[in-house]
Amino acid sequence: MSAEYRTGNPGSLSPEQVAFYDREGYLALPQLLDDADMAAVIRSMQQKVDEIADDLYANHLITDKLEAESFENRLARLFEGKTDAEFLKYGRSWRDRLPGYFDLMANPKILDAVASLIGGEIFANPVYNTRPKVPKVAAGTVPWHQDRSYWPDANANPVITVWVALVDATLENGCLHFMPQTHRQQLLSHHREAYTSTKYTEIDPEHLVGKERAIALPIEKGGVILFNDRCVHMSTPNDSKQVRWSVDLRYQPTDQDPMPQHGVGFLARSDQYPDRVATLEDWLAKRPEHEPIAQLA
Ligand SMILES: O=C(O)CCC(=O)C(=O)O
Repeated sequence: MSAEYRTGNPGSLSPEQVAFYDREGYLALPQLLDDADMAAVIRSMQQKVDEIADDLYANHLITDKLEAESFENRLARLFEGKTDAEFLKYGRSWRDRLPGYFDLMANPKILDAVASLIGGEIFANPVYNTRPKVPKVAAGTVPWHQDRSYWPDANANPVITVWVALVDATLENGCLHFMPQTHRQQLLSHHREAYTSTKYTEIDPEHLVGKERAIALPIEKGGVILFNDRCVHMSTPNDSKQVRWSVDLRYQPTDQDPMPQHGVGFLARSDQYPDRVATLEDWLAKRPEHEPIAQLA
């Protein structure tokens, strides 16, 4: 790992932060992003909420689209009294190809932090999710799992998740919880959970023995949590009245499996080939020449 460590960028991690990440499997970066960094992605989410409100209205499930409501409140109010199935119709997490997502995935503060862990050739993995954790909707609760359980056959290592809080993530609204140091294990046996309709992966019960050592990681809006795809984590239900908005992005070195079965990722940063780094237009068009350099060789 130290051979890949990149310093010298404005947002480079300190050696202590890299050591913490390597040891614990996760790292919190409070206040990494400011309102300007998050404005475009929030706009894209609001666009999606507009579309959902239009659909609910067209299907006579609401009589008011609540256009004046805030980002934190509107989706919660639109789904007040609705069933899990009515929410899950729109997906438990969203992966739309909207400009705001690219803006966030290409954010230099995020890429500087990731470069500290994997070096300056960075591929943005196709797996990214917007998580509107809506109060009282089952899809909000995510069971204990390793992200790697979603791509058990992929030859990609390391894959780093960058989880971004777009509102304060608290104990009440369902922040992330981690089992520290579990990233040192291989992929644990797991199954698709069957008590909600979400089909989230969940580690088998015998792996929950270390659960007492788990830590909760509340973080304020703009904070980011990096974690290894073998680090066991979960999130609790949203018991507040507002939406816990977050987005989870993933990055890996460019010479790894680009996981095309999950979608089309893009070359997010390249110290060696900066002219090949994807633009918004490349990403929107899913241009393959901006996939990892290894694919071009
Ligand atoms: O946002 C959440 O509640 C869960 C996120 C998660 O499990 C992930 O990003 O892997």
